Amino acid sequence: MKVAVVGATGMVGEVMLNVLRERNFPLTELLLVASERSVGKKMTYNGKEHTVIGLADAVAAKPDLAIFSAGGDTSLEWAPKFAEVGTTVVDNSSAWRMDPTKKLIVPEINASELTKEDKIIANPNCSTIQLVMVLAPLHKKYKMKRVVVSTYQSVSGTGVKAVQQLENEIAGIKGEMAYPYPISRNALPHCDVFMDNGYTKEEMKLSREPQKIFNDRTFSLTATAVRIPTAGGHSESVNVEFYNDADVSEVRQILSKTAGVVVQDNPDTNTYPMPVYAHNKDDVFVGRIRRDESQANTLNMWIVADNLRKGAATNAVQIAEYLNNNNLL
Ligand code: A2P
Ligand code: 11C
Repeated sequence: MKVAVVGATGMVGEVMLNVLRERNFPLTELLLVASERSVGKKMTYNGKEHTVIGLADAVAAKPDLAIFSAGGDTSLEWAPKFAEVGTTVVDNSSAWRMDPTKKLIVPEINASELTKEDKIIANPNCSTIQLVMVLAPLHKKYKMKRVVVSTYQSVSGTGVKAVQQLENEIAGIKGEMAYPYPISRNALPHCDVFMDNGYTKEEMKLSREPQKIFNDRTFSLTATAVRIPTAGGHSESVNVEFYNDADVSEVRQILSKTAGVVVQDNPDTNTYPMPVYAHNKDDVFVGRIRRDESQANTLNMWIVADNLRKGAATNAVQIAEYLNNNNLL
């Protein structure tokens, strides 16, 4: 299989290449694609040197699969050009997620919707993926009514410039700012841009993507997204109201048996998910599961995952694996 990684020189691109290699993805040819700035640059994959190419050359090579993580504008312009030459695109940007003609996939939940006709497939937002991985089995069992989520998102979600800002601030070096304020020793209730309704774009992604993934608009969701000075790993405080009573020990049991979800929940031993432990892992971690004592049929929980892994690269590669294993490419 001829595979193009678009955005190969970026933060998610790097993790994408690690995940492809770790999972022994059956590629026979790899095209590393980035902006004109990087064309000609040498990169190594699996001990073999590759030269970075531009998008036009990559389309001309007609890969079977292109995994994109090069920003929304690049996806909007180039994904259709790949699709036209028969390439299946798995896109990690927000460009196509809410397009009704495109599918928004978390393989453990809705990969069965995919067909050979899907030429541009959207990967959800990182904070959405970890949320729905935990909510999916609970929604199935108890039926969700309303979800209130507050996120604690790492600087790696913003990109290289933000990671650099945090490192500079910790080292006491003055440098370029990715955020309008210092991020070290701070918390910014501001992820992505503000919208006309007073929410940020990140909050709106969290509110809308789960309904599309579950193909269900019978529940509602509201979000506050906060940037905190962690290097990697997003955390979420989640309050979820169901139509039916959810017993906490049964919930733990259901989640323990959910593929891709790991329960870390024991107050006696201070066991709960944290970003430092989720780092470099593909699973989604959940803990602090407890009844909301202020309201019937309602639970609180804490969900953590590596936003560059299951939140981006791993989920995209899992989609590609599903397509390949089911002869959909
Ligand atoms: P480049 O390194 O040449 O700028 P990050 O999110 O870490 O900033 O990474 C973004 C990725 O998307 C990089 O690989 C970057 O390439 C790539 N990229 C950005 N803009 C374009 C573009 N216009 N065409 C192709 N690739 C792009
Ligand atoms: C963040 N969720 O942490 C973002 C990063 O829509 O894919 C990914 C943005 C996106 O800020």
